[in-house]
Amino acid sequence: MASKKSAVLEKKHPAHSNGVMTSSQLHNGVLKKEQLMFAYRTMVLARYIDEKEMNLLKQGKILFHISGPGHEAAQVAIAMAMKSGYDWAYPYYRDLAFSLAYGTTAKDILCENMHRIEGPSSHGRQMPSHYGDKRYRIVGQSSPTGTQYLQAVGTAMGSRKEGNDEVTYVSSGEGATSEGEFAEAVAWASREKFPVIFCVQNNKFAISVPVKDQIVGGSVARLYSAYPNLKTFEIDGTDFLESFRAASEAVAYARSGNGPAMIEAHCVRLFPHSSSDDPKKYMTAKQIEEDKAKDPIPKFEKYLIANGYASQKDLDAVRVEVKKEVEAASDYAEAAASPTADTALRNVFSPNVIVPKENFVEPMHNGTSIVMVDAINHALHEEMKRNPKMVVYGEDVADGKGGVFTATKNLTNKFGADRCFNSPLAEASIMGTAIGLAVRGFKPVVEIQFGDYIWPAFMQIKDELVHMRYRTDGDWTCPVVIRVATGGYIRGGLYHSQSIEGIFTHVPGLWIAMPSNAADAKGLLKTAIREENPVLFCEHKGLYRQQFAATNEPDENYCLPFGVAKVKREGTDITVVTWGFMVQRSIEAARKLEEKGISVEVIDLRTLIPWDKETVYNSIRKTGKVLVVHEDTKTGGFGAEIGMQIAEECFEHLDAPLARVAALDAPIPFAPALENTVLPQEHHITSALEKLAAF
Ligand SMILES: Cc1ncc(C[n+]2csc(CCOP(=O)(O)OP(=O)(O)O)c2C)c(N)n1
Ligand SMILES: [Mg+2]
Repeated sequence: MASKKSAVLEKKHPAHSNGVMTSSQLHNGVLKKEQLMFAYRTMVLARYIDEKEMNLLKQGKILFHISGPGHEAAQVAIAMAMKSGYDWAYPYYRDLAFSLAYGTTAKDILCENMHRIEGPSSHGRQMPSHYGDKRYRIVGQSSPTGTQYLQAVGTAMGSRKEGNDEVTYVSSGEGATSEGEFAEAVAWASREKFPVIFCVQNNKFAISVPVKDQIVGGSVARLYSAYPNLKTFEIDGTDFLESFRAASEAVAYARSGNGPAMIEAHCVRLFPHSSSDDPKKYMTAKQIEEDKAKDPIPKFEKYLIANGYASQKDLDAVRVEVKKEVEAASDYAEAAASPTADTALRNVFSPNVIVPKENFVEPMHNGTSIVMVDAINHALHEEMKRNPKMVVYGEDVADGKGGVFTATKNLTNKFGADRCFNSPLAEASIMGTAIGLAVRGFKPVVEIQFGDYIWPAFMQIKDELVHMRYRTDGDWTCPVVIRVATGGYIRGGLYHSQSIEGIFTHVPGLWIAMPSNAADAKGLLKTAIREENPVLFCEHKGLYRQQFAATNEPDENYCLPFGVAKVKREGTDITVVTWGFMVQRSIEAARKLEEKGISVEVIDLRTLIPWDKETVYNSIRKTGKVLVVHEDTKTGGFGAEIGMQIAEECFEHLDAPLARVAALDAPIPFAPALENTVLPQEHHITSALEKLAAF
């Protein structure tokens, strides 16, 4: 990789580095001159970087800017109360001063914000001010306001599981606390006493929306003050000493296992929201002036001088030195290399494939007959045994119930409640915490009870789970497996019948499997768990106990690679490409056609991302005709994609138009006559095949 990324923590926390303070003195709220001057220097450094970047923006050398002035005191205080490189951090886009105090340098920041390879957060992948730094356990950040909170809870859950005393910092503005995920995160962390430091930097505006339109009573900490186990602090975040006292207490509280802490730091936003904003549109001149008077830096200077820690001359000298540092960092970043076009696709997926398809030979399975849901259960048992970092959770998955379909039965009994446990009834929570666990090396295999209810987790999947590797160019990864019960034909109506795979095939970075039988389900799930990519594992609940989907059980070493389709039935006249529940229906239809002298080849794709083009194209080269059959709705379904790719790459072998059978473009209704109309039936496949045969 053409970057100068350094994987290890190279130096001690700067606040500890002069040898004057012991870390216990530093962390019990007492500060001496060196620490105070470190705090001052870092605040000034952050301010100068912001000012410099505003100039670079005007020169077109930086493409966007979002600033931190007015927030520096609280951020530096909290970073100094934590242990950089040991504790974890999920900072938000104003946390420049936090990141600097935690270890990231001016050079790093300017490289990142000029989209250079050396930028430690994203190496040129992300807009400026999305902080991250593997060396210090700052997890590379995204842009949605609020998604970081549940991830931080997951990371803190990991500290608990590992039995150490790390804490996890996570922050946002006050506006972002209106996102439901914030409430979910506080609820889970408080319930389980996870060591999270929730830091809400309340600058009274969310872009232009004033706090009164956001929060009843105007204070987040006050709203949450009744939460059991949660210690809340409402402080003047422009006052460094007040901030440090609160931060030290909050960190000590969380570190000792009492529960999470919430610090609401009242700050001022001295610059516009971002380079695309003009506060004069929504703030009066008086308001702007009042905020300026609360600037944390002059306030801290007054304290330092009044208490004899520094003279004005000393502070001026710091400013001169810091300015030089920022100029040098800027020159350095300008000269540093930007990513080249050839790396644009790197780290969409992992470069490693653990179970390769090359040379794979499918064995005969000799175990006793097993239904699909039990095969899935056995795969989970075997992989839990193999990988002590694997955890299973979701709604109702713990024993006694063991899952509403029993896929997780006996996992809690066998591996303990620490490794198989119930989540709250909150899908975003399941996904967000799984990401936070996975970035630190756990292997979460989570269950979403019904595909119809995966949507609260969609933001976490689309913007977080599959972006983590890409947006940090591989520094951080979160290979979570999402098991999800999908599909219809069970009289489940609109909300227990949905096929969801089509939508998710449109999400780059996610592997998708949809097995049609027990052996494939077991082999694919074991592979999914061992691979390095996030996987959506769609389990058709209509197949869970079907006899036609039962097979001999594969042994515990069997892993089925992704991207290997199965020719379920050989034929010479027409190719059917299908997956999931439609495999059996297509086989039945093919049998009917055989009676009429038409030979149909049926291919079960088994995985949709990646899908096995080679097997499909080889079949089309033989038959010249193809029918794609899927249960998902027609418009924008994955059949459209397969058809288009066949047209692009295999057109000269086609002797008939591309054809498909899919659900009608409608929700799936309950009454049998309605459901039978909307979902594809065997006779739809038969008539489509007859039409193709006659062409
Ligand atoms: C989910 C989501 N919705 C909207 C946005 C656009 N957006 C970015 S910052 C922001 C305001 C955030 O305000 P606040 O949380 O108070 O933080 P502040 O910027 O004031 O520090 C908005 C609406 C976004 N990034 N993500
Ligand atoms: Mg705000």
